Amino acid sequence: MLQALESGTDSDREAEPGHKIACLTALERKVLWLSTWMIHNANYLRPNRDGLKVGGHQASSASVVTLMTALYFDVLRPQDRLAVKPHASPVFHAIQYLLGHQTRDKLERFRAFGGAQSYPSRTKDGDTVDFSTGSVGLGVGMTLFASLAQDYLRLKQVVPTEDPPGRMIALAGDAELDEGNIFEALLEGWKHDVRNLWWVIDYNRQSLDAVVSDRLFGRIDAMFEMMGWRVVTLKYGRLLEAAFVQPDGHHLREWIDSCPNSLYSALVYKGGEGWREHLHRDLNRYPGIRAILDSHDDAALHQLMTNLAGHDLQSVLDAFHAVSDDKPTCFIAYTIKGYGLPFAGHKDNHAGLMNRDQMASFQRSMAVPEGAEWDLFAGLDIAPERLSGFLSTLPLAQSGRGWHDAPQVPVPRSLGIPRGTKLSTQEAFGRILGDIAAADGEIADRIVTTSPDVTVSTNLGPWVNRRGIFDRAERADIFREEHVVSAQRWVMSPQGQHIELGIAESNLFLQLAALGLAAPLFGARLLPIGTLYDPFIKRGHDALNYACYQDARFILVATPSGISLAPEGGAHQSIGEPLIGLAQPGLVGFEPAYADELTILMRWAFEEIQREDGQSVYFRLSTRSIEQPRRMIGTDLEEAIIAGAYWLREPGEEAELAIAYCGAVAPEVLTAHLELAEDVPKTGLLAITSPGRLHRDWQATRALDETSVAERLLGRLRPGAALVTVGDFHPATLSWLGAVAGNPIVPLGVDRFGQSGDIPDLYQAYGIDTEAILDAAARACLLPLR
Ligand SMILES: Cc1ncc(C[n+]2csc(CCOP(=O)(O)OP(=O)(O)O)c2C)c(N)n1
Ligand SMILES: [Mg+2]
Repeated sequence: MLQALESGTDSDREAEPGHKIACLTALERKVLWLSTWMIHNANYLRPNRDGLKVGGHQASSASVVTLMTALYFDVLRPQDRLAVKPHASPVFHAIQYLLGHQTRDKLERFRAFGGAQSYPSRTKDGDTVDFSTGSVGLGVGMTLFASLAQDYLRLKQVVPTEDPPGRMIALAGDAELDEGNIFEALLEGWKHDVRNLWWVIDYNRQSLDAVVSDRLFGRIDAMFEMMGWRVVTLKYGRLLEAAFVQPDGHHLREWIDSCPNSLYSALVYKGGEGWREHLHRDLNRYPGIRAILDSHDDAALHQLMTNLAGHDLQSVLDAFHAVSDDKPTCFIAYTIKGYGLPFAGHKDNHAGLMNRDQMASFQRSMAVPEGAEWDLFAGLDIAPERLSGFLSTLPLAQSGRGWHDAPQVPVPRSLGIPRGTKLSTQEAFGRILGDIAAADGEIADRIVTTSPDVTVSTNLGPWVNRRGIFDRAERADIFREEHVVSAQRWVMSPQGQHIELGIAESNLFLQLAALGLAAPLFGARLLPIGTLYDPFIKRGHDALNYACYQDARFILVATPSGISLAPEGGAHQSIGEPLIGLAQPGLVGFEPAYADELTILMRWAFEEIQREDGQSVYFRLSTRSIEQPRRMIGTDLEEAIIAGAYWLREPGEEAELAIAYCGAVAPEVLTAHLELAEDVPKTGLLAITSPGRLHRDWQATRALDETSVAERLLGRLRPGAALVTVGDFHPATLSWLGAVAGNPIVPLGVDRFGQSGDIPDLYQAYGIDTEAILDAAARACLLPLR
């Protein structure tokens, strides 16, 4: 009995006020050790076959150990979602290992094939990653749009609303704030009155190259406050705060406050002696400061002077737990890059790695015995069973949190094809979507559209008129109420299904990324459609790549496009974007010519973006109104349109020539084909709906030694028959077709900036009119046949 009282039972201990902080402190130490060791192991202990530096960021990781310990082991609830600073990936993996969601094997293969990823990756690290990161700034912006996506679902009650909403949290490096997408996102967030958003800034005042400007701090503060955020600054830890209230302590505070970032960093690197020398020189006249210097040896003085709040677990916990409302909050956490490691504070530490000797002495200081480097509890002054007991009670350890599943949204077997003898694909798109809106099916309820200020000009009008604009509040359409005639209704409400964005394509793609991950993140599937002008895809291309990298699913409608947008001129005429549709992993591009093709493809796209192994879909559309074919589309043709190509005019037996085309140039191609009827009567006319689908199929089947769709189609021609390819895009989009079956090829297309004109002038100037096609056919036929 006496014994039990003396040693205490487990539950007694867990109830002790200090138990939690003792466990968290031990975990903080373990996270620092494991993240540092993981990088060391990858660089020094694994065989290196190619001589490349493996890398990993020990300094950037050490900077956020306390912040991430607090978040993952105490603050995060299962519904919260976090974007981790990309180069803190080792810290993230170490935490997942401690939570039981990561294996030692993967940690040992950090940055190796199949191992834990250099930067947290949803697709390669699995369901513990909420948002991939890597391209700085984008993960931060993504959390803002994820918060909007969450509001969209909750306000419509598509997801359960009994539990409080999740907080979307970004742990950002301070230099991430230099990225323009941060500012774009902040402004958009303010417009949408964004909530439940935390950005925790690892304010170590260092970027990759150097120490950042001293004057920055005031700006960051003001910028967030201007956007309606709460700013919480975590500057000094409890040791320093205690010193500041000692006699003359305020002089110490003033000294640090006015210490330039570079000097502070340099002294962090130099350690106790350096601090003593400077403090002695500047503040020795104050007896209180002399007392502080006398009562601290060099090590203690260094510990005191580097006691910033971002490394003070209790201060960090207090700050996080103090926020109980949904106001967006920016935590500016002062930290030291490389905290606790020998290169702490050194301006060149970004890519720095501890050498073997430094590691050996670090290992000794961490009390981790040799051979126990991957041990969960070695070197901690807390009993393993206490710590494992603590870990097992954490909600994140128990649930794994992970991703949600959400049932697929059924897609009707067919969609109505817009009628009309002459139509553009852009107009057809608006009408197809308008009809879906009117039909009121489940698919209509799950479609959400978004556009960066080009809603009307990309033909989303019919959809928006029926489905309204999303806003947290009800807002009337004032023009309508004032009886001002307009074709466009602009009613806003929580029921609205269009998210109107300001002109920032990067935001569009981040919004699509967030909406396109609604199922795994929030448990309800959305079918997002984003519209923009085709040439401005490039403005947001990194964000588009980012969305695809994390396997977000959406439909991108890029319209209008190409020099077919004749009078608009070169600044609006896209050229190379179809190559993005061909080369961008996770996205497949289509450029149909006709409304019936588009209808079939849109239906397919709604399924494709929901398929387990599917992808996002990009439609490049045109405002050029063209004669529509009168035809019934059977199953075979439907499949061919989806597969990427079909013979619009079948080639004759042993044909020597074919013209392959894509999109809005169809009328010129048809005329050329007619004119060729006399000279080369068997000429085939290949309608290509997706260069990307064809190309991928060709690559995939080559690997399997099977026949590709393109080979089968071209197999209808005589071996060595000539090909002319044509489209309102860069000729490389289709020129690869010549390699599929060894056909000599003349690829036509646009490879210079466009300019204003009308279609006849421009098609002639850029060599994609009927004459140019006929010339190319003549040249192609003269090419030596095999
Ligand atoms: C878009 C982009 N540009 C450049 C880089 C290369 N890069 C990686 S980290 C970094 C500096 C980051 O500094 P900060 O965000 O302050 O993080 P810290 O290393 O200080 O923790 C740079 C320039 C990148 N990852 N992404
Ligand atoms: Mg930094």
